[in-house]
Amino acid sequence: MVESARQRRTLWGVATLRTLRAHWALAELGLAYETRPVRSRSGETQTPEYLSRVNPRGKIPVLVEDGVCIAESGAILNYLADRYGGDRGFAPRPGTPERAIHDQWCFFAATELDATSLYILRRHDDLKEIYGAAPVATQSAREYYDRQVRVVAEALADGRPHLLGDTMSAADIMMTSVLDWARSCEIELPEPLVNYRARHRERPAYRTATEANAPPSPG
Ligand SMILES: N[C@@H](CCC(=O)N[C@@H](CS)C(=O)NCC(=O)O)C(=O)O
Repeated sequence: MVESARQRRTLWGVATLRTLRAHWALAELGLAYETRPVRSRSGETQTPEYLSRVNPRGKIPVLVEDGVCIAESGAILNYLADRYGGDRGFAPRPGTPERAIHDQWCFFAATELDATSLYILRRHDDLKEIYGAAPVATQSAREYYDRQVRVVAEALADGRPHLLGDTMSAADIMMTSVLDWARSCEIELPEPLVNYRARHRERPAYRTATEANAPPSPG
């Protein structure tokens, strides 16, 4: 069972916080897979073969299962949760109010905290040689992140261990990754988020995924 699963499940992408999300979900669910250690900005995501066979958008991570290529880290997590989460409740059942709240946190992390805030910082500060410097935009992105992340701190203020309460879900992977990313940009987090982040980083699956996401660099 594990061997056949290994043959048909491949994750493309390592070494970024977005690829970590997919490695972490696979580790939480105990799923066997092969890793293709493709890195961002290495040229490997832009080859004709990658663009035609894996992801025409030229991005990682991509999960390939049963010949289907699934891009977008949030979509990969929700797919894995629905297909393999079972009774464990890695995402609540689709069509329930609980699932709507779960998806709300996933989209919030992916759009407001990742794409609208942290990715602006990354592109127009760290990678300004490629994307151009934009100091006003990056300052405003920092302020926006601070404002938006406060809502997450408020949601955790009742002492719940995870976003949905007692059960860890895919939404916690999305959220922890954007907190990790913020800390790598030296953004201070409110106290409930410091504890929340530490709790999730202590999970064995987080550690397994961190190792899988950091294979030795080629050459
Ligand atoms: N919204 C996408 C973003 C994917 C993305 O931008 N990935 C970056 C690395 S974190 C990438 O593949 N860049 C292409 C490259 O630099 O070659 C997701 O969450 O999966």
